[in-house]
Amino acid sequence: MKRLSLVVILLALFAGACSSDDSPEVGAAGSVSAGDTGGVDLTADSNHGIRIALHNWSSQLVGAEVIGSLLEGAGYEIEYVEIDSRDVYQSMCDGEIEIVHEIWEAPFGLSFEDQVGAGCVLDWATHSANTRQGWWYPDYVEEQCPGLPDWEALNDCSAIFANTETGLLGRYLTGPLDWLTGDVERVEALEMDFAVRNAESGIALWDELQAAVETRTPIVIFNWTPNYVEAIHTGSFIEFPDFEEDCFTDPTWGTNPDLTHDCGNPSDGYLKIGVNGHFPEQWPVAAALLGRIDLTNGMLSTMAALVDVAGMSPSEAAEAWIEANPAVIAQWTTG
Ligand code: TMO
Repeated sequence: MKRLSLVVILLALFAGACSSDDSPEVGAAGSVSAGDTGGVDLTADSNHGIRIALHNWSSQLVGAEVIGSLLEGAGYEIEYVEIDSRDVYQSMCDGEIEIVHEIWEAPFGLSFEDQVGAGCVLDWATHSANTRQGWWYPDYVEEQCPGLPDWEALNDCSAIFANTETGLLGRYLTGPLDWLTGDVERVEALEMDFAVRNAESGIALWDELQAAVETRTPIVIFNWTPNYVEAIHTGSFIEFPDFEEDCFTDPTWGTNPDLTHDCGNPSDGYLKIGVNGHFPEQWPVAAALLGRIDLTNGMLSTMAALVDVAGMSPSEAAEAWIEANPAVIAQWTTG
């Protein structure tokens, strides 16, 4: 493995480090130059920090730090960048982010694939994990609303999910806006008697779920798998008309001829790693390591549980996870 020399690391630190591709950069010899490569030999590992996206759900925050720690262990400088999931693919295309390691197909697939198509982002790896997101309820709701998990059955008993604020409509709690759940569009396209409300965070979703379960109150919320939730509560996803790609892009597809989203999400969605187009040229060794990272459903739910159930910070959880998985870490780091 080609390690960065201490001199280069110190230079990068004292220069304020991590200048972006289009600003003057400190080359390996300490000279400042401008231009595409900034005097850096792009065939060698660069002396700039690697920027990893941080999003607002637990498994992602933990996994980002696991990956960051492994790269730091290999001698790289890492920067974590908190960024909205609506902006991240454009930012990665613009060269402001190197790594996004949890790209969920249902909400983010189209924006990611657009940038891959534009040639500025690379589809770098596909995890083993199968993903699903959607409307979900804990088991006891099945007795309160016969016919579940069918979406039309759910709609027929929308009234049991109503509260004073939603009036005659059932209340459906989805995630923060940047999770792009498509639920407002779905309710409209399928003409459902539900009001969509946005939780501010995953924690807010789980707090409501916990309170409802304790009193067996009817609840339907946004959930996903892999997540810690399935280890604690049994429940099911609502079954909407089967997903096909055209459903999200072609209004004429499906029962509503005028609107998209008259379907559910994919039930076996991908989970991918994307990198900025320059990443493998600038950091070939890091890129090879990243390409060996493979998250499974079990890994993701454990990472989420360390934060959402055990109450660790993402950093503590990442450290604990690395310590508990030496064989996996060895496989990823040595190939
Ligand atoms: C992107 N998410 C896992 C929160 O649905």
